[in-house]
Amino acid sequence: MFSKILIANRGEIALRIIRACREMGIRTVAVYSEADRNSLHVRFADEAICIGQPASSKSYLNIPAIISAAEITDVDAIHPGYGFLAENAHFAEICQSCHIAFIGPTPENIRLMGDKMAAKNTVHKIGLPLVPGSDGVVKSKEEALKVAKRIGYPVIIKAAAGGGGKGMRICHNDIKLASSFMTAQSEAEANFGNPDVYIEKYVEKPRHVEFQILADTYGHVVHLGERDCSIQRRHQKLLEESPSCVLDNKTRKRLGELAVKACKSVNYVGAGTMEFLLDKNNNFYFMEMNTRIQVEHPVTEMVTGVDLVREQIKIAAGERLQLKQENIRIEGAAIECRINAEDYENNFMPSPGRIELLNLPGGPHIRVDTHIYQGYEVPPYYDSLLAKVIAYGSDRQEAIKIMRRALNEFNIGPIKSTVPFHMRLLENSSFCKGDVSTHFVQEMLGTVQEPAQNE
Ligand code: MV4
Repeated sequence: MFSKILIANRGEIALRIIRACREMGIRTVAVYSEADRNSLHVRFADEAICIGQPASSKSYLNIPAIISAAEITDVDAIHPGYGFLAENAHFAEICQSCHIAFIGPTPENIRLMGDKMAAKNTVHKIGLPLVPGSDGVVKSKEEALKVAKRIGYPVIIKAAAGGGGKGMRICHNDIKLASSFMTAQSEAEANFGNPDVYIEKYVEKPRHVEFQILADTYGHVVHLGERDCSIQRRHQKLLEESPSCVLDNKTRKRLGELAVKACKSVNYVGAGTMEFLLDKNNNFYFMEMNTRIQVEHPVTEMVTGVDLVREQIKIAAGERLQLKQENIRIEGAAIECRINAEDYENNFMPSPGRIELLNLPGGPHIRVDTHIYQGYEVPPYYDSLLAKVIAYGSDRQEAIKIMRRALNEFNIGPIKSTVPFHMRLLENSSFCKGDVSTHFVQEMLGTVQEPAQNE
């Protein structure tokens, strides 16, 4: 096992990883930007090194600074968390060449799944269902119109190097498609350095359901059920739950087995998430695979009892998965609310600043993952996630009740947070019935979906 790990991240996920390390008897090194000197991850780690200026590009994305910190502190491994360098194949390769274990999939895994079309082709061969669409890159407007004629409108143009909702365009007719196509190509080139785009039938008001996977270096792969992440706004998830209330055991087993088979076929290693869209008739379509630990991983931990970060570390250290598929049981229901420093009554405007007052919820069946404390100053440079509140109940209705109780205990000021949004959501009758889609938040708020933020 590793004796020392560097955590190349900040905020709640850095703390989450430090906690796993502590329990495993592994020493930790935090890295931090000049804006994060007073962050809890700096205080909780055994050592801490400043890696640069506040801007992410100067610190948490600064590969030479992070590798230098790893060399100086003589760590065995680097955990990238989520975001920043987590899905950077080049960074994973550099770690390898410096004889530092990258706690995540192989560079080949990351590269394959980062190419959204290659990922689709690969999993399709294994039998995963895909939404109708172009067979690979669409090179011209004429070809795009032909594809649309075959699959019918509405269609969606996606960047091959995009993902997570970035670089997508919905078209309802030939005229829109013809006028959007070249723009989509040049946007793809500008945003991702690759002009390749592909076309799919647009699934209207789908649900977003994703499967959690764990794979060791010996080809043993298991799934840990699914999360429903339909409650989102501008491609930022706001609430996630496990299990999804629209999946029966039979479908869960079938899709889970397909997801496992797909991971085996690409020699996948580590934790991963296979994302699906679910249409109104409960048809599943594979969308993409994320090769990192996800923000919403705690809901899976709550219903399975598996510590996903600990498993990631064990896998990277070359240990065999002890988990067997037949021993993984989904029990009860878990819901996570993301508490962001955003003013929901003001179009979710960022609300950074000093936290003067703070009361975090607690009590039975509540988990709070957060790096904030009274007196902490929320810097304006990074994502606005302040805390994740996770409620566990015997079923979804119980989890909802427990979450309402917990959010009532959540007091923060004077900065604004998404707590009031979640309180309103948890009182919404459609939400409580589980009658939601990826358009639910905009419908509830009576707004139109704005284009994805290209972070
Ligand atoms: C789609 C789709 C509908 N049809 N693809 C967004 C994230 C990325 N992983 C895949 N995404 C979508 N792909 C087809 N063929 C709907 C989404 C989607 C979405 C689209 C518009 C506005 C909000 C959305 C939220 C989740 C998923």
